[in-house]
Amino acid sequence: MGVTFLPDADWLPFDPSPSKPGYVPPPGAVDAHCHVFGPGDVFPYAPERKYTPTDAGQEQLFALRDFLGFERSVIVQATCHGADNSALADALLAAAGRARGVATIRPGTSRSELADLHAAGVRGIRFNFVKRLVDPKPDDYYRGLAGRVAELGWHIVVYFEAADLAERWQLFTSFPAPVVVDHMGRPDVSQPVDGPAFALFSRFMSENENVWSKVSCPERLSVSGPPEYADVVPFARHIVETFPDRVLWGTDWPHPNMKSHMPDDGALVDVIPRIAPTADQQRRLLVDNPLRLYWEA
Ligand code: 0GY
Repeated sequence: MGVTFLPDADWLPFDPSPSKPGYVPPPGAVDAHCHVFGPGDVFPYAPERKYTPTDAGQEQLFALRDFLGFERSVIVQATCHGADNSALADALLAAAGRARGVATIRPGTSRSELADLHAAGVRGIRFNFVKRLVDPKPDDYYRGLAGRVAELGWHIVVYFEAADLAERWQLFTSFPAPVVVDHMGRPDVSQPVDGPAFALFSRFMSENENVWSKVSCPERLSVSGPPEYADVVPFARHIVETFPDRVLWGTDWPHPNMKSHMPDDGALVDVIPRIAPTADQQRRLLVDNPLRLYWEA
């Protein structure tokens, strides 16, 4: 056994018994944004991490997937594991084809490490610009890594705060691969959906046909709160209606760094038909789009 990690004192653990959602996802549905954390004594958390979570391992993730009615998962490397993708790769291999991954790499990552990650099921890398999670780097750092993975047919996931979009516009529009934005670029949902800030995000997607968005994480963005997350719905619905072939949805389990509340995963699934009201939109969001990006690429 390795080192025992104590979670942060104010850490909110995931809900161990979420409700069964009323909404039933279509056959083949993909949870396209979730994480595994440790367990820390097997897969130690990174020394440079900005938080220490409670363990949330692959068995719990797969049990939740089945309980909520999903068939596949896209597991995203979280910053608490730094660029050591071992917990991610182990989960992907255990999922036996039912999971794909998004890794974190550094300039020192070798070609053979990239080949091993590809064999495990990794199809993208994530660049995180959220300052409470990482220390962001100059643009050239990201350009170098993006060029390396584009050759493999992988894509780039970007996680940023709304204010970063204008500042990093040149960078975000220069990647030679599909770009997937986490959580709609974290809009301020107290602003109007047709206001200037969210219009910039819509413009980013309409002018750049390689840009996709996850319409996930109402629990992080909402001011009005659970279980309806009514203030986030119009933002996600606008993106689903405008860009139906470039949207993804995920639970974000186990919901790292939530402070206001821990969401009920069943209630999050019940938001789906409110942001994607038609069966056609739901099939694209949950099945066609993630399969195209992660399984057919
Ligand atoms: C998310 C959101 C968060 C954390 C991370 O990699 C991470 O540590 O992504 C957050 O704290 O907002 O998508 O899981």
